[in-house]
Amino acid sequence: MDNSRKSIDAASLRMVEKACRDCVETVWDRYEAQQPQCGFGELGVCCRNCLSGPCRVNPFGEPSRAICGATADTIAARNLLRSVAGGAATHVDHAFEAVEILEQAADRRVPYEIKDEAKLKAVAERLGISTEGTDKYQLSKALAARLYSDFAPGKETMDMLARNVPEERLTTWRRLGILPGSPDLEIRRAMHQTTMGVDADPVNLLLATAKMGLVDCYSGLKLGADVQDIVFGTPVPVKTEANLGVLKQNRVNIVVHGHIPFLSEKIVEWARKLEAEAKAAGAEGVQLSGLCCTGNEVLMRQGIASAGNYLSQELAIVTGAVDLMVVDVQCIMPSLAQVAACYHTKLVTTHEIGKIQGAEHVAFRPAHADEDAAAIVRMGIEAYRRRNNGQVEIPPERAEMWGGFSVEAIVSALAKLDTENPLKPLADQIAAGNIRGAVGIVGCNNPRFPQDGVIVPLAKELLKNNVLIVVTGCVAHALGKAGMLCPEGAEAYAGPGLLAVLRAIGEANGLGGPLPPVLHMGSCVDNARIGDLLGALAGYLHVPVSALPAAASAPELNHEKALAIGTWAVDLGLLTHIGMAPNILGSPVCTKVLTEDIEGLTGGKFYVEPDPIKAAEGILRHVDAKRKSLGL
Ligand code: NFS
Ligand code: SF4
Repeated sequence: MDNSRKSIDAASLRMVEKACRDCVETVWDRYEAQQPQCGFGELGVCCRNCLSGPCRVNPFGEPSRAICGATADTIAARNLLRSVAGGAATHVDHAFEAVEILEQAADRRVPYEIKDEAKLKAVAERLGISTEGTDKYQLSKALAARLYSDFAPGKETMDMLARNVPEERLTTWRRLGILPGSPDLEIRRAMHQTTMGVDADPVNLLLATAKMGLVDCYSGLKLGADVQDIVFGTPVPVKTEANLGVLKQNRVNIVVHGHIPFLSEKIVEWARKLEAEAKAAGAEGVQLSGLCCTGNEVLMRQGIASAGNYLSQELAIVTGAVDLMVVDVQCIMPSLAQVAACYHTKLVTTHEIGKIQGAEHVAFRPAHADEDAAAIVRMGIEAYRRRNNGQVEIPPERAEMWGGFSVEAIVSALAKLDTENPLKPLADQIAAGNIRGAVGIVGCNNPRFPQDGVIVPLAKELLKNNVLIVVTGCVAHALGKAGMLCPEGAEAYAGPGLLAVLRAIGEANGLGGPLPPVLHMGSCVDNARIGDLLGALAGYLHVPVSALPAAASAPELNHEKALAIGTWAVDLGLLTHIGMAPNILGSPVCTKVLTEDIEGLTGGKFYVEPDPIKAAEGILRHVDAKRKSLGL
């Protein structure tokens, strides 16, 4: 495969070449070895849900039915529901762990604080919990109990959903029959529904998929993000750096990778506390950096530098400078063990459901979080002593990158322009056309696309056309590396209307320059923040979310989580651009429902376009149509 098809990131390309010199196999080698990928799988028309199978039906001819009689429509719809349920399960499990930590922190059984009392009160009040006369521990305990009750049977829907969404959405979802009960029930039911001989109605399966999108957000993203803010603090703007150039030759390099901040926050703490031990080992200190969404979590709250996104994970180790990489769950390539074995790098797994052959497992126990984190950092210091500096080549590329734009932070920046009505300046600038629209660009890298190769040109095209961009996940790293998450990025990429607005906000906030044109709102669970922002804006304007000149985009989607989040975005009423179709194109019913018919039901739909410039045009057409309907 030609290197230009691997990445557009210069640092990545240097390391791709080094990997080749060092005889290290990477994701692109394995991608190539998989070609051609199975056409039946790509179209979503293969099934091995029972032992009569595997079956594969021919969407263009015979056999048109599987052994049990299932059609392409049924098989593709079942597969999609399973994928979205898989994605939702990750977020729900993550959020559930967060609630457990909140409860244990309230009982002082784990060494975590309850840092953000204001957020605690706000979340509790929204759920109708009285905050009078309680201290933060009592209130956290009451909140945890209420959050657990969302997992119990017997409710029409979860409180986190019912009390956090605009009334209009609630009505729409109720009418469609897609209000989820408890998340555990819905995930169980989806598994049941998709087994052999249960649901053979593709539309019914697609409605269950739409329901699973709501499970994903309100028992996963929103729940996780809110609880993490309570425990670790709600992010405020912070300046840091992105790309492999953040690794340091003379320091112990520890990279945190995965998703759940309970581990990574403690690693941050102990990396700082054990500086002296690193110095005793001959290093200048400990350099911590992050990958993927755990990278985003510690970037948002601690200003920890980003080493890169999904397709950079192997390349970070290829630098030869990573002494220890510590991971928990999700988006962690099993190949890291092979890559680490080519260098001195120690790979440490920490979660009971996320072990990797060839890695060392250190079970991370929240009750002993300090002990465990200290032990892991010490393993990194030990590994540094074994580093072979002859193998080290750190790419010079690194870019200034800002993060920390929670909804609270954005509102407080806008409040400098209008204290009474912070959303008014935003709404006014949208009405005046200086901000043509807003797009949330989120999600992954995928080796089908050059790394960042769809994300970056799409963002440039939208900024040029005065579209304000918010980002999360691996897209945040991509645009950070490309220099779009800093004030200079505004001067370089924003259209004149948008630039004027960013300058005014920057000036009112004493930033000494414009606000970055792309606001980093966090990890993938923080997509809930984008929903909150849109909900607030829609509420201010008294219109449904689907009426806003806004869209979502996951240009290089990869994980099942991205499908779950995308489904929620469509539920919310957003045009949701994706750079490739999920594996459903063998089903005419699934394709039509998801890209056309669903718009009549939720206001949102999927829009598939791999070309970034054409995608920008499609998104702008949508934004302009919404403006027109609003009379703008
Ligand atoms: Ni989101 Fe995070 Fe990245 Fe995609 Fe994976 S890190 S939760 S799934 S690949 S954005
Ligand atoms: Fe084949 Fe039906 Fe069994 Fe799937 S459930 S493997 S389509 S027989």
